[in-house]
Amino acid sequence: MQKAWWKESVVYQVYPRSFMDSNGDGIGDLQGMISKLDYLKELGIDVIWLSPVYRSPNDDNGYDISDYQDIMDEFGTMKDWEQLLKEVHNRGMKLIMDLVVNHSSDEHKWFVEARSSKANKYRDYYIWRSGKDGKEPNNWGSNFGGSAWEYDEQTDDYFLHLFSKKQPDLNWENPVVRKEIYQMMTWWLEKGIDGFRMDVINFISKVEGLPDDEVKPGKKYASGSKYYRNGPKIHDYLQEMNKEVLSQYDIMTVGEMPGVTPELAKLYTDDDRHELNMIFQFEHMGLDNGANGKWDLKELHLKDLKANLSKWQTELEHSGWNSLYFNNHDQPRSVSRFGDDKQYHRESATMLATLLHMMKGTPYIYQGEEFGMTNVSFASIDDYRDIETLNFYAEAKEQGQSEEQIMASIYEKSRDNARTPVQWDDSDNAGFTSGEPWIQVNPNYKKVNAKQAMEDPGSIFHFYRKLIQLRKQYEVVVYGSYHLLLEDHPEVFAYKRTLGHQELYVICNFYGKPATIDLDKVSGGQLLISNYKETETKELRPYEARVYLVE
Ligand code: TEU
Ligand code: CA
Repeated sequence: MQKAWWKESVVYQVYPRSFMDSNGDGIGDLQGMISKLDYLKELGIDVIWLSPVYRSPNDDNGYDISDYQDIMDEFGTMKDWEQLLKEVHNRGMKLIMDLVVNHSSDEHKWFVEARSSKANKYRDYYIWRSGKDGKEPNNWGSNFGGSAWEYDEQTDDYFLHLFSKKQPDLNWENPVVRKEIYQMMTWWLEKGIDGFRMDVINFISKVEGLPDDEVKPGKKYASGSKYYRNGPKIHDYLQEMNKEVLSQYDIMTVGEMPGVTPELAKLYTDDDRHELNMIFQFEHMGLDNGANGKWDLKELHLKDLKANLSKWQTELEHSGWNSLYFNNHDQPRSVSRFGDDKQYHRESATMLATLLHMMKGTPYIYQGEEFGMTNVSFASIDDYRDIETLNFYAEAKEQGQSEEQIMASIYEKSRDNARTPVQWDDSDNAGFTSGEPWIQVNPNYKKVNAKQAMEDPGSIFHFYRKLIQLRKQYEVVVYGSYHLLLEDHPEVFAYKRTLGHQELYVICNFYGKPATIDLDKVSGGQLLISNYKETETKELRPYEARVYLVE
């Protein structure tokens, strides 16, 4: 296995709108972020992944970009951004930017031109089709609900949008589009950034003819995803992008890829294929989805999580590289989702962190995760901001679901769970803003906040610091091979990492009741970290996590 700095790094994701507001308008911004860089340094992370800060009408909080080479007014100016990059580098950290090029905003000048006439030279930058029998060109649904097509009166055609109708899909078949994108990427790289996180990058190649998909019973639209995920030209495009742009720089790349298997992941991330360094897979994020998708609630079964994560660990053992995550701006908070955010808040948050950070791959921490931020339950749908959540609410209402049932799904799965402001301290609005926050602060901020966590040596924050340090200290954490232990144990997730003569044993009680295991194997080993203060017991206590080194 080839060594690389991005394999040895820990990445921290900043969702700038919710991170830190410097000027009291209630919206996080670049100066706010700069004021918190020392905090990130203290945590010990290596790389910051910055969610979009480009010019955007914010239909999807910056994932709808109207100018790829400018900064959103609410966040500051290009000068602020340049200062940010400099200050990140001054502290020995790196900065990777979000690259959102499956689609742009409908307010991007390319789309404004494109929709103005069929003859316009930008027309072919997007995916236009005429209607079929007075209806949409095909039966695909958008990922945010409704049809994936929007009718445009002016030119009497439909355009494709796999996300909101303000996010028209770019036409990657057009070589001019690809060239524009590569130029834009190079422009950012020349400014000195350290890589890209690529939004739904495995959606960019669509199957020719855009065929109809099967409509499932009770649904209005088909998924269509088998015709646009991992499409026929995806590897050509990524290899071209690598050759033209990525290979010219010492950077890291991570592709967000819903609907990938380990087989595909190897194709995307094998060093010798020259595509990407790693990807975000989604399989483990779907284990608590019912048959009808994310809003259809189902409990996570530990055996499914073990089987899934172990499969990824093992399959990518010799080729490719894993990204490790339980949280991001699209997912509910893992301590609420897989742990216990009440009685065992600290124990379960640290257990989940141990489980993830000791695996093989590059770990990602999402803002607030490092001190245990939780899901939120706002009283009314009016308190929610996320387009996916609002569209789901409207659709579910229309279908006659009860308010109670709809809100129950939203409380568990809404993306806004991850988007409430970072809770810095116990002052008004959790120290995020002196004004009115764009989305309400989680009311638990008096207890759950960064200040309190930093002051308490036994906190989740200090546990994360220690996990990050262990990665720096022991090569086995980065490069050791993975073996699942106690495969059939119903409550304990345990595995071993091996490198040379070193063995690392990671033992996690996944539930809030005691569990027994045979600890013989680790006797004589050194306890590197544990989330209980008292001495080692025979029994694992609720959500107990331990890591032993055996040499
Ligand atoms: O997410 C892609 C994606 O698959 C999610 O939209 C996912 O379907 C949903 O969040 C599950 O609930 C990326 C970005 O991370 C997301 O924030 C954007 O909204 C989306 O692309 C469109 O750019
Ligand atoms: Ca602000």
